Amino acid sequence: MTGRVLVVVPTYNEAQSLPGTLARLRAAVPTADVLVVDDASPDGTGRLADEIAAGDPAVHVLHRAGKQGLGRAYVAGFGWGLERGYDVLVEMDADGSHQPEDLPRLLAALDDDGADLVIGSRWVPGGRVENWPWHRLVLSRGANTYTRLAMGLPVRDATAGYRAYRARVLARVRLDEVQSQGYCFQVDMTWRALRAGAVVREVPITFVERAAGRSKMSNRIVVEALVRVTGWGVARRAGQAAGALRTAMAAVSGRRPSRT
Ligand SMILES: Nc1nc2c(ncn2[C@@H]2O[C@H](COP(=O)(O)OP(=O)(O)OP(=O)(O)O)[C@@H](O)[C@H]2O)c(=O)[nH]1
Ligand SMILES: [Mg+2]
Repeated sequence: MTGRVLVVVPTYNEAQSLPGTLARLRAAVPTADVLVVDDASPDGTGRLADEIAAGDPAVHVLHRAGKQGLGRAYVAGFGWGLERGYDVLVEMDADGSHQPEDLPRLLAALDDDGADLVIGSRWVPGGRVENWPWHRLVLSRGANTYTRLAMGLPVRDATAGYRAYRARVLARVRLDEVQSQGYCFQVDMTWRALRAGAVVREVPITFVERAAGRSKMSNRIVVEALVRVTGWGVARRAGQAAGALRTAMAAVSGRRPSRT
């Protein structure tokens, strides 16, 4: 049983996209509650969300004082949901890139595959991206290949932002320690979930480039991801090298390797 589901939708200047996304979401999975996490969008998205929430008890809004990044918005939204006892927490963009109609398949994979984290993946067979220029495709594929090689993550689309977590996994992750902001937040959370013992599954989705509003993707977000993933990869390799060295030393001295 999937249990109570909360879909967390972070927004910054999504007034054009949010109403359509919420209407589709409520139709696709009527039993799921929704939490819009708005960072005081100058275009009035927060006010719009309040109006929608006033007419629909399943929709909630968390207002934050200013733009603090996607990662902080999700951490706040997850905290809100965990406090209220939701069993599943979903990440979904407001901009129409994540099709609400795909959500039943993500939720079903939590049950059918016994997964703790289901990622809506562009880069597994059946996954697709619509209307992306070639440089975005290259960036996303390159970032995922690099991440997989550097960090050894057994995931094809670690930067994907359409996902469903079982609350028990998020409860085991120290969310207050997560500093990552953009794409890197998704990689960071994948890694933390795996370390917390999560079973991770990917299901194919069609990702559609936003039709309205502006992307918050920036060079800064790409550089953040590159720097952090490289750092994690180096730390992992250093840990492997130290382990290998300990084993070799122990073999030379005829002792069993210590685990410190
Ligand atoms: N609350 C909050 N939401 C944000 C922030 N930055 C981005 N978002 C939202 O997070 C979702 C994803 O952001 P996008 O701008 O679409 O970024 P992206 O999906 O990485 O980039 P594109 O693929 O170009 O659309 C959207 O719903 C944004 O409104 C932020 O600082 N605070
Ligand atoms: Mg987007």
